[in-house]
Amino acid sequence: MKLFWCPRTRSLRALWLLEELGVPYERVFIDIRDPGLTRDPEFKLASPMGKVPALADGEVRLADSAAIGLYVADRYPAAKLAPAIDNPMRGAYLWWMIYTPGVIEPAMAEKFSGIAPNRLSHGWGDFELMIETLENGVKDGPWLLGDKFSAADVLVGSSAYFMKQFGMLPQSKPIEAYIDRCIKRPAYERALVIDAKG
Ligand SMILES: N[C@@H](CCC(=O)N[C@@H](CS)C(=O)NCC(=O)O)C(=O)O
Repeated sequence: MKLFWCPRTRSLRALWLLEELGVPYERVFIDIRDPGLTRDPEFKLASPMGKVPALADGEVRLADSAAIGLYVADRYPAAKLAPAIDNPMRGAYLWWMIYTPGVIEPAMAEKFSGIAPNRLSHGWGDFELMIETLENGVKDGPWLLGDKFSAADVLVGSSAYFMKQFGMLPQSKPIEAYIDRCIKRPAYERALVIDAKG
């Protein structure tokens, strides 16, 4: 597997995922601050929008951290990062996998940019509903699916931590405790070291 990555970006999520997965991979540095980044034709094939992270695995090419999470968790089931297709937890898993790109990030962007919320018509509700739902999802813990850590925790845990780092996280003991559990995972710690080394 080849991970198209740039330090201190959302590609940290993919690094964390691949470290949880335990399957060998190669990192390909894509400098997103360099306008010539799409010169790499392999990267362009995997990421039509020129965004990191992106992945190449055999003939498979894809971008977006949630899509990458869904793919690797199913493709490499030995890591047990996703409930099997016939497991009733699969519904909650898929819902939480989409929560980051579909709800957390748009709600954060809305708030950050000062766009007027519209809970009824915006697909992500609004920032307050997003936080309330997240808090309810993590309060029983330890993970979104109870005892089972999954790729959804990588997506949601990293997003919650981004919110905290950007100073956007309202006071919430359950979310803070969840973030602490996430960032104490050895795979997350390894990913941070790799990301920092460049
Ligand atoms: N939904 C995507 C977002 C990816 C994204 O926006 N990545 C940013 C870096 S954090 C990027 O590559 N920006 C460069 C650009 O848009 O040219 C994901 O979660 O992977």
